This record gives sequence, C-alpha cells and structure tokens, in this order.
Amino acid sequence: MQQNYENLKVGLNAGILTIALNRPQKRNALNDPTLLEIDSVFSKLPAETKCAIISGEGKHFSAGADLSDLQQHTTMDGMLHSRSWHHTMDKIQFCPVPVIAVLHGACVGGGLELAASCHIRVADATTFYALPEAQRGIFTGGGGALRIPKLIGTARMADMMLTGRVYQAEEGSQVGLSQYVVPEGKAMSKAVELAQKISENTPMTNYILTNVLPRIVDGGHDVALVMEALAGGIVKNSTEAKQRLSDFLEGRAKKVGQ
Ligand code: 1HE
Repeated sequence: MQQNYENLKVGLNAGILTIALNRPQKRNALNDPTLLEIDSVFSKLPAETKCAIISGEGKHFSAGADLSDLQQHTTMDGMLHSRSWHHTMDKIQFCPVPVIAVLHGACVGGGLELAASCHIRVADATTFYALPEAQRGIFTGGGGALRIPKLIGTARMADMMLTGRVYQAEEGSQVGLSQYVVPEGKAMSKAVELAQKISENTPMTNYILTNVLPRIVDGGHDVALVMEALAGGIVKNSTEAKQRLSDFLEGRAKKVGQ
C-alpha cells in the first residue's frame, strides 16, 4: 500500500487488508478527515484483497464521532454529516470482501456504528459498548439506528440510549454485539486467523455473503427467496464450486470442524 494517510495506518499482507484508526490521542474519535480516509480505502481496495480488518491504535477502538465537528452544526449540516457517514458505512457493509472489526476499550457511539457496519466483530476482554448520544443530546447518525437493532434488538438499543447503559465485553457478546470475545490483547490474532479462513472461500461466495445476504434479509419474502435462489444458482455453476463439491464427494475435502 503506497498511499499515506493522516489518521489511518493501512497495510496489506497475504490478501488481508488492515486498517487501523490512528488518532489515539483523541481516542480514535472519528472526525471528518478520518471518515474521508476510510471512505477512500473502501472505495478502491487493492485487487488482491480477500478480507479486511479494522482496528484502533491506543487503548480504545473508537470514542465515536468527533464531538468538536458536531458543535456548530445547523440542521442541514447535521443531516449531511449523517448522510456522509451512511455512504462510508455502506461501503464497508457492502464491501466486496468481508470486513472484521477488532475491538478493545471503548467501542461507543459512532465507533459502535462503525463496528456494526463490519461483518464480524472480535472483542477483547477490555471492550465496552455504549451509545452516549442521548446523554450528549444527539442521536445516532452513522446507520446505527438501522444496524444496531439487527444485532441486539430495538429494546436493548433503546435501553442503551435512554439509560446510558454500558455493556462489558462478555455480556456484549451474549447480547449480540460481537461474535467472539478473547483475552485482552488477543483480538487481532483471532481476527487474522478468521481472515485466513475467510480467504479460503471462493470470492463469489464471500461477495454473496456481504452483498446479497443483507438484501435478502431486508427484502420482502418473495423477492428475498428469488434472490436467494439466483445467488445459489450462480455460485453452484462456478468451476470453483464444482471442484469443491467433487473434492468433498471424492474424500479430498475437510469435514465440518476439521
Ligand atoms: C474526544 C472524544 C470525542 C475523547 N470527540 N474528542 N462519544 C462520546 O460521547 C464518548 C466521549 N469520550 C469518552 O467518554 C472518553 O474519552 C473515553 C471513555 C472514550 C476514553 O476516556 P479516556 O479517559 O481514555 O480519554 P479522555 O481523557 O476522555 O480523552 C482524551 C482526549 O480525547 C481528550 O482531548 P484532550 O484534547 O483534552 O486531550 C478528549 O476530549 C478527546 N476525546 N472522545 C472529540 N468523541 C455519526 S453520529 C455519532 C454520534 C456519536 O458518536 S455521539 C458519541 C460521542
């Protein structure tokens, strides 16, 4: 990766693209330039990318939106700011390759919205989640109102916002905020292990999981089932799929869990 970023550290190793938020002095608060840099990374991934990992430098994943950006917002500014987050978070959710969030320390407000845009969240034991927007007199703006209820349900999100409830790593995982909890400092190595597994899938199946599955879930019953059948037909007819099916049937492939 040749490009230099002011607020990110970006690297590529064996098809795994790593993107680290790099404003630890501001607890990786997401200001407008950082958002633009994230947008730029996800607008054009290196061709060899098979999986991406987002993490945060310093003691926290992210303290959310940079509150100093929001202070002087008019209604229009606030709406456009939210829309700019929507575009960037959509680029992550609908990335051609799966994106893993590596969480530690604070994963709050817009930081949780960013994590919720990723496909897998791996939290270490220091992670805590909160939505302090209501305490600041504001609301979510990065798609959290749509994505977070899908992870934990509307009632839990409302409770987090209404009462300022903080979920610690283990409880957060139990309610659906992360799929994995690992000991302190081990989230990146777990994410790399998962990324390597993900990289062994066919690119088409990974694309369908990041781009078609969420549309199936959001679509009406009939459209969703036709989309599922279409996606299934496309992948089954690929040379790679035919090879992998033969590998299993002829005893060359790993069994489940191996
Ligand atoms: C910030 C921000 C920020 C820290 N915007 N500057 N998010 C919040 O309401 C969370 C606010 N932050 C915190 O509660 C705490 O900073 C943490 C629990 C995350 C970390 O605490 P700590 O003790 O490690 O750090 P700190 O001393 O509070 O912060 C260090 C510096 O970062 C300090 O600046 P400094 O110049 O005095 O050194 C803080 O002001 C600064 N900082 N968080 C700006 N968020 C799309 S809409 C989404 C809407 C939201 O995300 S609302 C939720 C915002």
